[in-house]
Amino acid sequence: MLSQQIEALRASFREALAKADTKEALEAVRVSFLGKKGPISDLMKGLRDLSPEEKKDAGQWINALKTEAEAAVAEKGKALEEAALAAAIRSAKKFNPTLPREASHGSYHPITLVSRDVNRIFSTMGFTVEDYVEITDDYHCFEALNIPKHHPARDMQDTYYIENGQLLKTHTSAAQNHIMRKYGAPLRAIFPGRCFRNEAIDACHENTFFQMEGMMIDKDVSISNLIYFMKTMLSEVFGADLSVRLRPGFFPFTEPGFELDISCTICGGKGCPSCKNTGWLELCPCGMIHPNVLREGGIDPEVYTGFAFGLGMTRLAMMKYGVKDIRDFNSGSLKALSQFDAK
Ligand code: FA5
Repeated sequence: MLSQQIEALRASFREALAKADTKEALEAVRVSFLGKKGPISDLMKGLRDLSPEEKKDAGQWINALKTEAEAAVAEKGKALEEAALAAAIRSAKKFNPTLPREASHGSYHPITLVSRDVNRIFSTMGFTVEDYVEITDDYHCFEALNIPKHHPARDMQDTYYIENGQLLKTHTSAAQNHIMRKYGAPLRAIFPGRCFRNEAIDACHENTFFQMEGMMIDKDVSISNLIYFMKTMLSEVFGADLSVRLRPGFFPFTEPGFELDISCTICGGKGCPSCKNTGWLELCPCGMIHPNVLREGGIDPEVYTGFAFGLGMTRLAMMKYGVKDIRDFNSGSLKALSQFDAK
């Protein structure tokens, strides 16, 4: 009898469904009962051999079984999914926001690392580390440094002006007058800081970069002192005894002024593409502080002399870490910056 056959099939379907306790087992039950070659499909195919009256009842029974089986499979599938999710949550590690992060912790910016090195080195030589503003005025950035209005040296340092007449400082030398007025002579100070220039940007020029200014003022300070401190600092930063050389350079706030070159750290002074085959790299302009600048800072140039230097920190970091493009430093790219972890 067809009705008994259907009931038997229903019973065996329910039994198989009850045993299916994984997604895969449930799929196997679905295929074996509801698939094209399964018993329900066979029953459907058998309808064509029945009389029209028998067909009507049989069709309804088979359809009822099929609908019931489909709904039961769907319901069981949902129940299995929910159970799997609950199990995953139960077995997952509990999230504790107070624990330190395991992966991808932050790292210090290379400029910070180099600044710390230079700060430490100069501190051990008796220099204080000073802070100075980023927004200053024309007097501190230029006038107090012997660069009067309309002086051509201003062309090299175009910057961003604020409506109230203030400006973003173009070099750390802008703090020289402030430090001299604050401490008087004798003094030894370094002052790292962010500088800004209206600059055509390329691989070694940025509109925002870091310098480290240094000043030493005392009786009888000479160019020999300048060379000694520069050489010591650079040898410490690079961990090798570097040769330095001075070339004449013009800065209205120094007399005399120099460009300080170091022997190329990449080829050891033999000549390579990084030093344009000269064996030397231009790094740190410096000089003896101009008497006008000392006087403007309230220091008597007849009694005291001093040297000042303006180290390009961004360029120093490039050389120390072998970074070829200055733009990587301000890029905010974690891929580029996270390589310089403090060890
Ligand atoms: C000056 O800024 C002087 N104030 C330095 C100085 C101080 C001379 C004390 C004498 C006595 P200069 O413009 O050359 O000089 O800049 C100094 C260094 O800052 C450069 O050697 C370079 O390393 C860095 N620098 C200058 N402009 C940029 C820039 N646009 N991007 C990145 N680094 C720069």
